[in-house]
Amino acid sequence: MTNHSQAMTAKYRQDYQAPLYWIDTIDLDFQLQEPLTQVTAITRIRRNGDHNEPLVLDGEQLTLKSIAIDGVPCEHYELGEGSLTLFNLPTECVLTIVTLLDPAANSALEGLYKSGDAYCTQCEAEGFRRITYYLDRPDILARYSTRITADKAKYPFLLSNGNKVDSGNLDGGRHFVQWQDPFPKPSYLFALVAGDFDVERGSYVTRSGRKVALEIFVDKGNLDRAGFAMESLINSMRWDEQRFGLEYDLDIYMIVAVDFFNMGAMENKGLNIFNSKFVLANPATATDSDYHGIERVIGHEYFHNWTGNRVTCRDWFQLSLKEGLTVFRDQEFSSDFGSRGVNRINNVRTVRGPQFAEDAGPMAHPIRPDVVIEMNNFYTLTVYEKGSEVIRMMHTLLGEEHFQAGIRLYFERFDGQAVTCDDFVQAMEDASGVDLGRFRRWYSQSGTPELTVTDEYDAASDVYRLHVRQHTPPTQDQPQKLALHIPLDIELYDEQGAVIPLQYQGKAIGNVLDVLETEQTFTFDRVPTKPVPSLLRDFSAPVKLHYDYNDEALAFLMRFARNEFARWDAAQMLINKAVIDGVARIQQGQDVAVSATLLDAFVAILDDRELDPALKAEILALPGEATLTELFEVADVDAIHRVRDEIQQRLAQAFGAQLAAQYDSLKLPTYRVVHADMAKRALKGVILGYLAALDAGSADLLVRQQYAAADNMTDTLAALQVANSHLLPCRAELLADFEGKWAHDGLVLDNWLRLVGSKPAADVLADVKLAMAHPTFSIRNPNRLRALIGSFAMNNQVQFHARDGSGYRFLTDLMIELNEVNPQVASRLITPLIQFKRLDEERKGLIRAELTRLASLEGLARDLFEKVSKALLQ
Ligand code: B3K
Ligand code: ZN
Repeated sequence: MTNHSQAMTAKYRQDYQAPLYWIDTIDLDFQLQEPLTQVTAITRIRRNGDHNEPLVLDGEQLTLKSIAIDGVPCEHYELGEGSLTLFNLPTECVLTIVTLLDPAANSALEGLYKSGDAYCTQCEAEGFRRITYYLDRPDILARYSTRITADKAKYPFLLSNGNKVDSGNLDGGRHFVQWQDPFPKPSYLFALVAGDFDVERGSYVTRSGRKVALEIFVDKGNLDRAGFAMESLINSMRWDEQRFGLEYDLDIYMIVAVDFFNMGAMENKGLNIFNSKFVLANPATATDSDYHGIERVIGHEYFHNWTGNRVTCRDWFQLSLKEGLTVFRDQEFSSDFGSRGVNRINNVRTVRGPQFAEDAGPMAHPIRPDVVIEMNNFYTLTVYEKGSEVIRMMHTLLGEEHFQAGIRLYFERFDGQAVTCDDFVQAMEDASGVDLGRFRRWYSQSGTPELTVTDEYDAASDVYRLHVRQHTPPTQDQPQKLALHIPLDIELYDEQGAVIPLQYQGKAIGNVLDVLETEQTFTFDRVPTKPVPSLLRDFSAPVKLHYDYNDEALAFLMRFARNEFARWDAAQMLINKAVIDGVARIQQGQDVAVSATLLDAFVAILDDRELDPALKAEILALPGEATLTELFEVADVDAIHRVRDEIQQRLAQAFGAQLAAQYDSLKLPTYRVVHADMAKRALKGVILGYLAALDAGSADLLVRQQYAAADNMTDTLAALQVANSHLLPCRAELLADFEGKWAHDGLVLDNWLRLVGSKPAADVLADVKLAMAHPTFSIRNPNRLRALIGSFAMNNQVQFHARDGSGYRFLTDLMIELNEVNPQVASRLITPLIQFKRLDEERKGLIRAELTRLASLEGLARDLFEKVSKALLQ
């Protein structure tokens, strides 16, 4: 396929038109056999309205065997690039299409493909068209029945959506299973799996008494790693009933874990397919953060059953309708189960780091994009994470009760339909009576708004004023910006740290201020002393806040703010200030200076016996280098790295003997996956890092001891990470030991690959190339690639941006190879090469040269074409 034949044309949201035909039912028959699978699709087609337009079906990478209309073979069709056109159809007819597929050759992992020995599918966004010719768009809702036939010994389990309605043995050692999904659904939710698995079984009785069979399918031998996923599924089902009043609707819920998967997981109706990374866990193989990830993703896919499946998207521009909302729901689930503060902190890290970087880069787009070349490129942090922030802001503006009323109205109106983001907001507005007129701009405007706050205090009248100015800088996709409705959550404190009630002329004012205009002033009276304001509490809007805090005020907020998030946030601002100052000093040839105020404030956090260790760990963990680059117009990656190291060392010195004492006190007798213990392990890991910054010699011994004594993967990896990031003498030995133990377990080995990729030393690229030759590494496996290449390109700033351009050249070469193998994964890994706005001119030049080389590649896939061409416009 050449550059020109793969349609590079953009699609626009405003061009949406209702389909010319409807499809009411589809009966699929899969003959799974080597080498080619035969698919027969029998659909009932109905013309929509009165017209003579042909039916244009989508289809890619298919071999067409036959077409019949109402049983009569059809010869008058046109096969185009990606389409099949049928003319002169009757008002209603039955269409039978037979196609042949080659799943084993499908390394793009879209459509029907093989993951190891099993067959599986991935149809979102537009993968169903790689299975049969179809109206592959989410507003076509059809009833599916699926019959699968395969060799019984090799593929004892044959799975699809809905309920199993028939099965039986056939000649030649083959068997079949017939599935029927009672819920009309879009093609992207279709799924099929065939293979041999171990099955973890459970059950759940819904609030109204429906008994649901729960089945988790894992590779043979992995049953001891499926228990936590089952527990998380049951917790998700119960939580959705309790918090959202939503109940499961089929008699069976299946999850299949596969090793080859482009994303985290997929919410296919009744048959979720998961990246095994988000299913498999036991203490020996999984870290605490792996457990958190499983809980989150199991929840996320389960919650899609209502927000996504029962009510789906009219077109792909509306993706955030289901994704933003479902991310919000999974975040609430994790927060209700674990620490709300810590969850908020981690979600905000993602928005402020990578999402803000996306806004500032060539792929900037609103949460509801207006123009798309390759839909897979829009499963972004903006659509997901910022989309969730937009839902959260509505939750803040409406309150839980009205928000839930809005959700109820949304389902009352739209159950069983494919709808738009506007439909959702309208339901929220109608149910609550809250005016969301200006708020809707969050859906159409891209970029990161900036809030600049100044204040004045009049001691004579006890009046305090906050002046708020909002401004959204232009983005590559959108030069003009409008004022938004920004909920600004604040609190005021007096010198003792007591809360000053918000009021004006005898009326209480709520904590959430409605910022609506470009400039606005908020006035408070009866403010007895000049207050310290806590601003943007809980990150009440996805914006950058500018307020001229001095170090003392931030130290004060770290101590007195009533909200866990605000304490962490004050600590971040204090560090950010020190980094900005430190980089300037280094650039002027001076030493980094860290204020006593900062050091004291952090010592107080370490010493605080009341503070939840999980929050302590979050406060003490310094922001990552990539996030810090967001603080600068032109980011000096080498200086940022040096300053961050320096700050860590100064802090370590200030902590002194406290570190070792606390490290010892955090040791736990046995491993349990409970939040209190996870919190202690997290803090212990952070402290070990400071101990290494304080004295590499004695830390080397500690790290070796922790590694040797660990009875769980969290402690093991914490030791390895410290050895790696501080290049301790034990590094090579421990990494080799780990690799030796886990060489055959891809998921666990990914940890090793991440360590290799993030080694902070000039020879890292040689190590990366060596690791690519490891027998367990495969360029066809997205997890391996993300672990090794992702950590090098995104988590090793200094080395990836090496001045000789070697990092850029390496990644570009890999993109050229991956363009053939798996363009979707390539398109995710290319991010650090397209977000170069904040680099110096010399590095920009090197990157542009590599991107130009990539752009001229014969047969460049749509995914990469879209990003590379936009990046070169910068
Ligand atoms: N909906 C899927 C993502 C599909 C990705 C397509 N490239 C997973 C999720 O968000 O739940
Ligand atoms: Zn999702």
